[in-house]
Amino acid sequence: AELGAQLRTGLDDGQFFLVYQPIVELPGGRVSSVEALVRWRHPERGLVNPVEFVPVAEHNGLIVELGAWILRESCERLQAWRAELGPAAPERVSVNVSARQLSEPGFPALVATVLRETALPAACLTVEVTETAVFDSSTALDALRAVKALGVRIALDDFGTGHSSLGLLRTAPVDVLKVDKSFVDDVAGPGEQSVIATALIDVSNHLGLTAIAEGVETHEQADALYRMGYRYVQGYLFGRPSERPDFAALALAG
Ligand code: G
Ligand code: G
Ligand code: MN
Ligand code: NA
Repeated sequence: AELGAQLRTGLDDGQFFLVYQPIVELPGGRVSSVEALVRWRHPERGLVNPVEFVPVAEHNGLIVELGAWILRESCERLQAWRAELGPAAPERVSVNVSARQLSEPGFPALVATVLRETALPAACLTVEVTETAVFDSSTALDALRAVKALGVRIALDDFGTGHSSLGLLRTAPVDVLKVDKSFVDDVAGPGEQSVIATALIDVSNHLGLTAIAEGVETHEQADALYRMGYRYVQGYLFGRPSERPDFAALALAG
């Protein structure tokens, strides 16, 4: 069978699971939140990456059901950590939401229902959307406004790789700017290569947004970002996505 049909079976048979990557605060490396990332343990193919199956699920519409499962699972997971770890638990979980999911009429109601049923405070949830998903879509923007009105944070993911409208940052209901890895890669290099990362932290600060630098892999990058004014970072340097991140060990190592 093709991947699209196998997604259905995968959902029914519980083949999907979530891994969580820490987002840490500088200096010190305290884990502030975690980003939930979906994985598929396929019976024949082994681990399938979301880059392969999320577009297929978007295309055949299964992303709506898969996305609802991801949202609920993430909120339940954070509630469990809060109960188990108390103040050592991350403050928030960040969940990726695709364009199709966001444009589904029931999306804001789904978020409200999941928060109620898991008893997770709205302030503990961030919804990550790409600029492409919200650009030019009044349906998506309305949905984001409704979700934000619940008290949920909205993050613009992979910023700088899509239309990159700075106007969108000013007018869209956005709280967090996730600066794409491509602008972080060269941040410790000479001069001009770090000019975008510098510009984006300045824009974030002026607009009252929280900036998160993505894909930080070296201490040199983390140092350069900190000097620019970045206080939140994410990347392999601080932790790979894992089913059960060790929050305490990470805080000490940072
Ligand atoms: O985790 P990884 O780097 O392999 O993710 C690859 C891509 O899949 C990224 O663009 C990421 O945003 C997307 N992705 C990962 N998890 C989810 C998810 O739960 N929902 C959606 N819509 N996209 C996801
Ligand atoms: O598109 P989005 O930002 O949601 O996807 C995040 C993706 O980036 C995930 O697939 C995650 O595994 C990956 N990722 C996270 N940190 C790093 C990093 O430091 N280096 C690289 N190469 N990929 C990373
Ligand atoms: Mn993301
Ligand atoms: Na991203």
